[in-house]
Amino acid sequence: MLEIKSARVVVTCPGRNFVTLKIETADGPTGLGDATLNGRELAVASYLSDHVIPCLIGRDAHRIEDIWQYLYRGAYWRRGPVTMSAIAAVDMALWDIKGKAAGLPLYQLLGGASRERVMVYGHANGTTIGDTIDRALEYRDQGYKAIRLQCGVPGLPATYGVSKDKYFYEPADADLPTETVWSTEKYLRVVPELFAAAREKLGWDVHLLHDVHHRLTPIEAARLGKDLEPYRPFWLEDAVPADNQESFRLIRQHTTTPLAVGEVFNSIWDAKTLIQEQLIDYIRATVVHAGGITHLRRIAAFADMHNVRTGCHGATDLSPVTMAAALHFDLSVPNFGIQEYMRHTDETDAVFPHAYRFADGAMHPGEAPGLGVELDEERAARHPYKRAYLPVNRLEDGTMHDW
Ligand code: GCO
Ligand code: MG
Repeated sequence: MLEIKSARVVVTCPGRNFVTLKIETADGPTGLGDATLNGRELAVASYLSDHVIPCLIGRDAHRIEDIWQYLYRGAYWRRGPVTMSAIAAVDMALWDIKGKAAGLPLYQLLGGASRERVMVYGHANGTTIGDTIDRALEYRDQGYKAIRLQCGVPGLPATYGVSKDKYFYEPADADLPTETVWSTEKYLRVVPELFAAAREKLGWDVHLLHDVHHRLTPIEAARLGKDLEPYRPFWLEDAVPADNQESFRLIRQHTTTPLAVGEVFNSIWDAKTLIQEQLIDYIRATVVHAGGITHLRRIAAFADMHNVRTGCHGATDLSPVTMAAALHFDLSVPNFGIQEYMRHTDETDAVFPHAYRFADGAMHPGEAPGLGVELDEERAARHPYKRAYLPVNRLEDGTMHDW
């Protein structure tokens, strides 16, 4: 028995907001869990402090599965990003504790390493096709084997995925949502041109990826998938919103471009049809928003039975605690595909010192016991919460659209 003595939530904003759960055991190790839900941070902080933490005190930290079931089934109100991020934070912290108690890095408890390193993809973006390719060349020189390409859309003032800063991308940029403008027609013209230019300049020895960010209809996505086929993308991400999983049947009927989806999923039920019918190739669910390591492993096992590989979300709004958890998971699962890697700023890394590292286009979680991430609470306290929203998106005639 490793008794949970106390738990608390730390909210900090070293350049962007992060919510972290810290669980302390009586005479044992402490554990960290990420609970960050971009733009809705305080809802999860409250869910944890007001509703979850009181139920944790006195429980055995070793009983990870039982506590997961207790919080999932016991709430009666199931699923949803707030609930599942809160459960994820508890789950991560408990795995961290178990690893530290065993003196082993988490991946060893998950069955050990299934590979030497975890391939990651970097983000090349620019206002023009030329700028995007220049950035991609820099990533290739830094050793990246896989690069996501996003470029500005001629005729639109700003586009998802194109940052103001060269290496850091932070879409939650204002204390009320920024309004952006969208045209599917303009977008569908530029992406195939981007990929044609990329293959010409970068050659064929690098994986190229693209994120549609849930903005197309199935038939539009099918068109884009077909147009990109000659350039052999690694994946086309979030081509349509997956609220209706059956949408992917239509896309699948038309194109052999590999499909990835699921960064907003929080449960295996969000992906059941997609996986079972082999409508996708990569599942993007990740530790923090999909119920922690315990639930993500269940999703991965189900996906493995259907030839679907993992491609965990890894944007900057997922804290270094999630990044570490994802890397332990990635190193251990048999059906790993790729891991997204968007560097955190130095300020963030200073608040969350960590054992994971990048080299030659790949990452490794390191050998520190547990997750291998610390929280410098003194530094964290110097960066108070700052309200920040993701943008919203409208068509040129003012109609609300998906951002
Ligand atoms: C990605 C994502 C992010 C999201 C962000 C929202 O593929 O990395 O689409 O850029 O927009 O995580 O909070
Ligand atoms: Mg995405």
